[in-house]
Amino acid sequence: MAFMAKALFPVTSELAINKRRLLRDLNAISRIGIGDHGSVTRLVFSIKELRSRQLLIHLMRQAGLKIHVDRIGNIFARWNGHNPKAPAVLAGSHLDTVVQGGKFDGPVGVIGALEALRTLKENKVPLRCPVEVVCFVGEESSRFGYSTLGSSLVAGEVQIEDLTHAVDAHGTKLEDILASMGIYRDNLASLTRDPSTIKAYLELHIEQGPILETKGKKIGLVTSIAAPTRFKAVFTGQADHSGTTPMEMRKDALVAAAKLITYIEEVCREFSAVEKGRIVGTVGAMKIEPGVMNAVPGKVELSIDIRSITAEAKDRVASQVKDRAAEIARARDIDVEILPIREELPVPLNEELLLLTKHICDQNGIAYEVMPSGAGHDAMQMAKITRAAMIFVPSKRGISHNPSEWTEPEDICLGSQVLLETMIRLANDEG
Ligand code: HGY
Ligand code: MN
Ligand code: MN
Repeated sequence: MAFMAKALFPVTSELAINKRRLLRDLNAISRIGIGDHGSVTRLVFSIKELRSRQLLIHLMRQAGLKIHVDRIGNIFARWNGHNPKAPAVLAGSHLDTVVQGGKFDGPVGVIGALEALRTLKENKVPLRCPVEVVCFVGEESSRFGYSTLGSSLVAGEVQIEDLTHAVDAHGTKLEDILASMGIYRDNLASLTRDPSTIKAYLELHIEQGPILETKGKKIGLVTSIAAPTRFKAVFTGQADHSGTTPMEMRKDALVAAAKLITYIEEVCREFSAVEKGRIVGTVGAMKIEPGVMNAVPGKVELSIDIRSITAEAKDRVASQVKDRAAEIARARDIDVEILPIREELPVPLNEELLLLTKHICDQNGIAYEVMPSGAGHDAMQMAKITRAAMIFVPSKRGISHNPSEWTEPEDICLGSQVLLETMIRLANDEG
């Protein structure tokens, strides 16, 4: 499916990205990992995800950028500008996807940033500091339950003990994959980046929600990023014969898990209705053992994702869910174990950069919406070591993490133009 962009006014009078090239490369990346119904699956460290990073490196080489790949596979491509030693303006996102995801979550930010850099370099735009495109590895939590892996390592946010329960559906441990790359507890620090080498981090991303479309806006400027509390709840009852075991004798782990799943939905709906600070709760994955029709489920593992813009709301609901799990288990005389995966705080983005991006949109007559992000992003980790900003482009019907994820080509190009303009002004000290 080729994207065709209508004519688009450049955000800056003298400089315009190459829209056709941007959409061509986005199309090429989106074909890697394509599956049923146009879905895309590039789980972190899978062959498809590796191939997408290989294609990106090829495009960066073609652009004549200076490339650095760190030990986990984060890719940095740099153009030096007038002062190679100055802190760089970074822009990027991720290429890994959820299972059967869409074409735009992540690649829009990586290819949009690459296109901005190519435009700067080709036009020899005078810049006081270097600019870099970055592609972070493992932004999605889909494979291991652990999200923003690459950017967390760069920001020095990873403790090896946090990875204990980061295990994929086949039992592969994230810790073992890191070890196979020579990444251990005592050399994690070698993956962090010195914050003094970064002037700011910018991320162009699809909104993954309905606000921009509903409000008829083309650009979203992000104030803060919701953060997840992620953990597993493992109910252990007793596997038994589905035909001979009387109902009153069963220790059915799946029925217990089902009660917790509906409780999570109820408590998040109630909380969102009465309290400020929207909260969402999801059980997106479940493992059932023995998982056959003629055996009462003996063990069930739920993967739970609870998020809010306000930490207090998230913490309160998460602890209520854990208490409820214990009550359900006690009432049914089965066991339940809570396995923590990650506990994140909501992240405010940089006020100065928000004002700069507002100013750029105002100057160019672009309708924008100032808004929080319900989805997590690499910017939430980069915001811990440098000034960070996010630029959203609209998602059709607000759909994402779904094959029908769609953003209009001209919206993607406009987002890349705004990113380009922001990079120029930041690199030349306007930010
Ligand atoms: O899960 C998220 O919020 C994002 O899509 N990684
Ligand atoms: Mn995503
Ligand atoms: Mn994303």
